[in-house]
Amino acid sequence: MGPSLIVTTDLNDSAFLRACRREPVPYTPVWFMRQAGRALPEYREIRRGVSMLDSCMRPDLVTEITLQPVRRLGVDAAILFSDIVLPLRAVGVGLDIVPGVGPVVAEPFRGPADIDRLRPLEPDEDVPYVAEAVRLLVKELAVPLIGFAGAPFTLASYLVEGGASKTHARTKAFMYADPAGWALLTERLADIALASLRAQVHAGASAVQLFDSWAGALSAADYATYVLPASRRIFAGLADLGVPRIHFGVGTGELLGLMGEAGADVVGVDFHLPIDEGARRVGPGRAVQGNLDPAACLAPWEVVAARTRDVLDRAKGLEGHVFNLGHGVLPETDPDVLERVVDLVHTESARTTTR
Ligand code: 1CP
Repeated sequence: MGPSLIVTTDLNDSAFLRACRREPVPYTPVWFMRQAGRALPEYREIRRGVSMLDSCMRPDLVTEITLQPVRRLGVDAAILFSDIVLPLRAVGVGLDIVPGVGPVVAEPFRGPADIDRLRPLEPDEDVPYVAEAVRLLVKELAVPLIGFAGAPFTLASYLVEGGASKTHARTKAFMYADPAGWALLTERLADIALASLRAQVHAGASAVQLFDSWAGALSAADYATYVLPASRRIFAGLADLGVPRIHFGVGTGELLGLMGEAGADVVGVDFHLPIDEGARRVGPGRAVQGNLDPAACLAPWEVVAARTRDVLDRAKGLEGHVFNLGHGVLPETDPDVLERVVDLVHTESARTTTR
């Protein structure tokens, strides 16, 4: 019987949670960032005529979309279908998610006066549909559910830039020009993320991931000064819940040690570094997650397989490894390739992993 056929009834003993805790695993667990939505035709079908934000507010749709990749791909964890900007909208920030573009903020934050536009998140009143979806999901799922939130720097970037940015220049200018205002802004964003994550765990999520997707725009010194305190506040505020805390960003090769120090149990390594070098930079006492280049999934299968094996080989000696992509699934990815990657990770690692 192949490892993908093993049904784990006690989720706490699942390969994913064991790897996060750096315990021995029967095979390397795998899931994909942005596995919900994006590449699946059944996702495009169910989303037809429903806006992104509206779909996130419907527990029936959230449940179905979250389950789709678990059914089709055989991954070892589910990630809640939602978006990092949803809590910002829920506390009253005017924003939309524009198809093919991403989040667009109607009136971007330009100075200290704007910080008061962020009130605390009250999950029960502001986002009741999130906890409801999580409760529905944990009844259906045979694998752990990962809850998530956007980290303060990445959320601040959307608020200040008004949308996607290549340089994050306005955000950095805000940060350098007004360190006290910036500290207040990131503290409020930290508290919103923390409230959102705690509510997801209370409703049944087994792990959480903090996405600081754009933190790689910062030097290590600036990260330590301007970002680490707020992200640390989130991880510290989750400690009593006892669930694995994953921390991920893109282009963060110089920041991996600090991202671990922020209080993560698992640090995501993007595709810029080999996973063993990423783990060396993260340091002992934390698991790593990653890091097949999502673009590799568009190449012929032999290339995908060789690169998947390379990640597994490099990760062999590591204390805890969760296989993933080095960033999110690209929309043009063939779902069959993702399914084959899952099978390959399971079968290859089952031959060599210690039990
Ligand atoms: O697996 C999943 O897809 C789960 C749901 C999920 C997650 C975890 C979505 C749905 N978004 C996210 C997180 C998210 N959203 C991040 C962090 C992860 C990452 O780095 O990829 C970021 C930066 C966002 C912001 C965002 N939302 C973007 C990126 C824009 C940019 O600045 O480049 C985009 C395109 C969105 C919209 C969005 N979110 C999710 C989906 C399926 C979509 C597309 C919806 C649509 O176009 O209708």
